[in-house]
Amino acid sequence: MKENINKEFVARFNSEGVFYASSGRINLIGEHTDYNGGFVFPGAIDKCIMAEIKPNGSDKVRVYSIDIDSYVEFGLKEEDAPTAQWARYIFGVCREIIKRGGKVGGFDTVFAGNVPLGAGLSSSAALESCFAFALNDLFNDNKIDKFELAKIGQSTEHNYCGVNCGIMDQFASIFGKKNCLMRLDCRSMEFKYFPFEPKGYKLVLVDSVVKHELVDSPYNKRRESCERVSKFLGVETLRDANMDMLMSVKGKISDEDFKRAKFVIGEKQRVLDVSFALQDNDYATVGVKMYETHDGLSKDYEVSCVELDYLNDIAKECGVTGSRIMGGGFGGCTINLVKDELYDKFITTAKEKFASKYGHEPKVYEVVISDGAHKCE
Ligand code: GAF
Repeated sequence: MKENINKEFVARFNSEGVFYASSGRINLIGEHTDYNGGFVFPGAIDKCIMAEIKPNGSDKVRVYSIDIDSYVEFGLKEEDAPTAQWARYIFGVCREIIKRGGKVGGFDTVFAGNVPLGAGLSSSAALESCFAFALNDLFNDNKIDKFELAKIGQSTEHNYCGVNCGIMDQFASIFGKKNCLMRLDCRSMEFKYFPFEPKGYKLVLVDSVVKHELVDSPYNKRRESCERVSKFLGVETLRDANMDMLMSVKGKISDEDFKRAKFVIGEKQRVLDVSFALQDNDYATVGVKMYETHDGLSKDYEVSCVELDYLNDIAKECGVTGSRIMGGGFGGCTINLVKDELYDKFITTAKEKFASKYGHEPKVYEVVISDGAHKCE
């Protein structure tokens, strides 16, 4: 990837720049909890966005995406926003740095990536984090702290891409550490690294390669449901609510909002249960919680789809320790905790059964937990 990027950079800009990269992420458990002030348990993976970047002394950004084979130029003022969606991620990062009083000058860049798109592995956060990290290094002497870099990516989603996401993806992409998952408290932003090398198990993603484009921005709608319930309960976020409080308003809020909140409140506890289980190397409990999360995401939060439910059923039938839909939902992949000796059987069965039902095989990615945003040597 690096060689390809460099070849293209030299050909286009007749010089060379500095390389930066940032990763996609997995999340062991804690879904749709980040924007509810709850806990998440992500880690960065060995699939990243990489960019070669060189300041060009002008007030223009010139950017080429190898994967989309598309070139865009834009200025750095609010009115210079590009129309191409992929370029808005980079423009947004520039603007969010500038809005916070940071510096960004014109630069030339070529980038590429190997984070599968639409798989729920956060290719967009990887792109934002790569540029936030790089522009901090190139124009701001690394004075912007890492939490602020993550928030710059998140604000880019909110203000330039129309997704009111939480902080998990950008946090994971910036803070990721080799062989470690991270438990983040999204209210206090305190976090802890958990070494994660489960002996006798593999962590594998099974990608349905399905992306359901649902109208009316369903992700934002889920968030609105949660905010309505919090308001009704008189708490800041659902982090401050419990099942008794929710039961006391049953019938006074819509059934749909009730189900959404029920999932989030249950998920908060599941992340804590998994943290304790991990400290005891109790992967059986981790697995049980993963299946519970899938159930909740499918029936109460309603962000799964038939293809992902089917992959989850196959995992259960094969005796896989834990399996669930991962990420925002509406397509993408399942994350599976599989005993070494079951791995081949599970993958073969999943491919065969899925293909015979849906006409195409799912893609399979073994997960390697890796470092997050960095300057490349
Ligand atoms: C998406 C969002 F970007 C995250 O903030 C998070 O809410 C996730 O969906 C669901 O857990 O990836």
